[in-house]
Amino acid sequence: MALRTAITRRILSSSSAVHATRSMSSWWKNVEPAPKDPILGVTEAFLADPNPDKVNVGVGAYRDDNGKPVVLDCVREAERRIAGNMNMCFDYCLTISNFREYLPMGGSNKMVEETLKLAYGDDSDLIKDKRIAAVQALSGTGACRLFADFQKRFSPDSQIYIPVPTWANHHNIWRDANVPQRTFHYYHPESKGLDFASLMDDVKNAPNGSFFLLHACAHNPTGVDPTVEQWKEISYQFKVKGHFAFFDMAYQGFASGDPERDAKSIRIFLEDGHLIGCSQSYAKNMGLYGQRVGCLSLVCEDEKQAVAVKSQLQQLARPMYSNPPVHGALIVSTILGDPELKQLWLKEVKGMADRIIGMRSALKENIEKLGSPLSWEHITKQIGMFCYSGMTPEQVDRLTNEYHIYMTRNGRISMAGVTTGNVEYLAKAIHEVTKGA
Ligand code: PLA
Repeated sequence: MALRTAITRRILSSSSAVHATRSMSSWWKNVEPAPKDPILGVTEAFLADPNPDKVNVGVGAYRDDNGKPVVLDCVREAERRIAGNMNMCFDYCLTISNFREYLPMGGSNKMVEETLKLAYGDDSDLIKDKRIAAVQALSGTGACRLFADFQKRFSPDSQIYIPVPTWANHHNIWRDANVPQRTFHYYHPESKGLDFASLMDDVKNAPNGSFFLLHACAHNPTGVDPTVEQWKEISYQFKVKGHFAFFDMAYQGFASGDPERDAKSIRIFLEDGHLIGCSQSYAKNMGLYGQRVGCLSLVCEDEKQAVAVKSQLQQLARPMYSNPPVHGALIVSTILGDPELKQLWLKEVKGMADRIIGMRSALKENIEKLGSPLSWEHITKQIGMFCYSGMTPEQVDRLTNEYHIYMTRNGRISMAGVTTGNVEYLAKAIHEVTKGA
């Protein structure tokens, strides 16, 4: 009896082993390689190129004039204070003894408080009246995604209107949140400026109460922003139509050099009484790319609604990543909570924006000096981190294959990667691939 049981068990276990091997080998057999990311894939190709003269103007990552990544002085000082436990912690959870513990699901209250001031203004009544539901997010991408999931959950039949063109990942974010996408006109290829008339038509023709994604400043990839007057008209028309504006503000300070000025679009909407949503990121303006620190905020009718909305945002976060990382939040709250460090940060943001503006002029002048028959006015007219050059994918391919210059195939140049050392080379290569066009 015992023998029979043992044999049966052996047969069973060996046949289930065969079965297990078979099913294991078939689990992922239908998985095809994913297409390369149009932006981060460029970095991968750049890193794989052994050529010493290679230039990376793909991803929007700020470099100093020697082409080196930058850690801001205000960040270094904040990290010194954090390491020495000297940081000014106002958060109940960020006390000196426990700051490596979990943050709450909504992140650091102090970081969120300071971040809201940047978007909504130091003296914002909305902040005073506690009408803003806000949580720390995994940088700008995480904030957009959290909002997209929130939109799906609480307005399940809604769609999102996205500008043409936009940051490529916007499409992925709302797609993965299962929110249907529509587009609205934004860029005018001939003038290389804003297609304001078509934009306004699309706003008017969208069903009342539609959701729109707007870039608060330094539009990516075009570098084209509406003027203050145009923002006022857009806001007015949104009011008439009862549309919802979701602002992606990934470059506050990078457009004009002044974070306050760059928040103008948002302030115009607030003056008109819109209940907006906003994604903020410290990747670019504090150079905290890999720290993944940002914020999602939604303006509510009153404090009660804000409490409810925040609790739902936290509930969305809990099964995804539970709570956001602490170190970046500490850096931000240490800098913005200290008037001296905040001043230093403002100076450094301006320094980064000014270097980019300087490189715009240098690139334009260098291409013109070579006798290019084309107009390059748009290089200096556009604003923020990117120049939407107007080059075709084939011209970009030539830049990469013949000159080892890496950029996205939509013709976007990250001006933050242009330096006095490479601007001449870049101009020459651009001239060579465009002169016959
Ligand atoms: N929103 C916009 C408009 C962006 O351009 C970016 C980053 C983000 C959000 C997200 O930034 P974050 O999650 O790092 O805060 N765009 C970059 C990088 C700089 C990228 O593609 O991820 C770009 O090169 O376009």
